[in-house]
Amino acid sequence: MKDDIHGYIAEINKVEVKTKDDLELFRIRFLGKKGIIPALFAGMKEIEPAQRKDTGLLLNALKNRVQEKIDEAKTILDKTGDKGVEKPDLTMPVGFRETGSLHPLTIVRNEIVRIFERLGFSIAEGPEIEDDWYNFTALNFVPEHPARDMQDTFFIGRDPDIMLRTHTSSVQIRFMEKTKPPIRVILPGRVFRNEAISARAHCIFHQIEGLYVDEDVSFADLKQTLYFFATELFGPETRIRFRPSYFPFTEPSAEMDISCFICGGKGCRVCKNSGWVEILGCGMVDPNVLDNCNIDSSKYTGFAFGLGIERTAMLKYQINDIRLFFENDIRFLKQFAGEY
Ligand code: 2NL
Repeated sequence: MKDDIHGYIAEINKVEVKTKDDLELFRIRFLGKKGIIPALFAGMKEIEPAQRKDTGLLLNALKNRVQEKIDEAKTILDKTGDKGVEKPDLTMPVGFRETGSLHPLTIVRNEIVRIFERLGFSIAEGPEIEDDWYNFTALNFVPEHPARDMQDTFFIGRDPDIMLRTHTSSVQIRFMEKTKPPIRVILPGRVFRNEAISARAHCIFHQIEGLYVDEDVSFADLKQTLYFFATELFGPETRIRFRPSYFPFTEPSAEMDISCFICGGKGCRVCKNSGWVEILGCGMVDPNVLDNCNIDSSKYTGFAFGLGIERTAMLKYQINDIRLFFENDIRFLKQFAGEY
């Protein structure tokens, strides 16, 4: 009988009671009226007296083990229901979570900001809703300038004095009003123009402008600063050229091209076979603008520039439709994962 009892104990240690049905079957098998334990107790009569004490102790141990097993399984099943005592499979793969990525506009903005930070520029931001002074008048726009038209500018309500800024230059005016030269600052931000949306144009887009004001700042300083910028962003082989242009707030004004970073200047689709791509507008800050900010234009000069972040990102990544930046299609965005 002792061997039988040892056998049952071994069995109990191995068997898994996974469901309430399993538990009931287990209970009946051992403790039921015709179960193993009552049968073993009944069999005690036949055990020789010399063996009876040991066998009885062992049989009681078996009975306790059975009860213990039942209590154990019951506690777990009460908590988990019929999902039972199944252990988690630690070899299963964990749930896969996609990591996010920076938006391509953020990547390009950060890259540009970092280049100018290394030259000692600081960053400033300002409000998206502006009044006429900061968005136009202080920037030397004449009262009848076409940009002031409803066709180009989003006004807020009926008030012709309040509008969504059309460029980040308004932030430069705010900066110059409260900071005296030397000024080295770059200004990234979202701007708004009342334009029809197409592959090339959007009514919301992003700009970075830069401003450098001090004594004796010259066009040569502008050229060397922007040359450094172009080689940092597009590679050391990059050449630059300037074409005359016009902005109300700079005099003289220019547009800067870079040698095509795809074909190196030989001519390709990106540069439309010209070998050059336009990258930014710039110029020497008009003395009127300095005076409007109470900076003495007989003592100080400055240069400024502005570039569109969408345009730059489209060139850099060869994206042919500006609307992709605003649709948040995950198939577009995930191509920039891993960039910073
Ligand atoms: C462009 C051209 C430009 C500026 C922005 C500026 C600001 C102040 C004074 C003078 Cl407060 N200039 N900004 C100057 C030249 C060009 O942007 O094509 N942007 C997308």
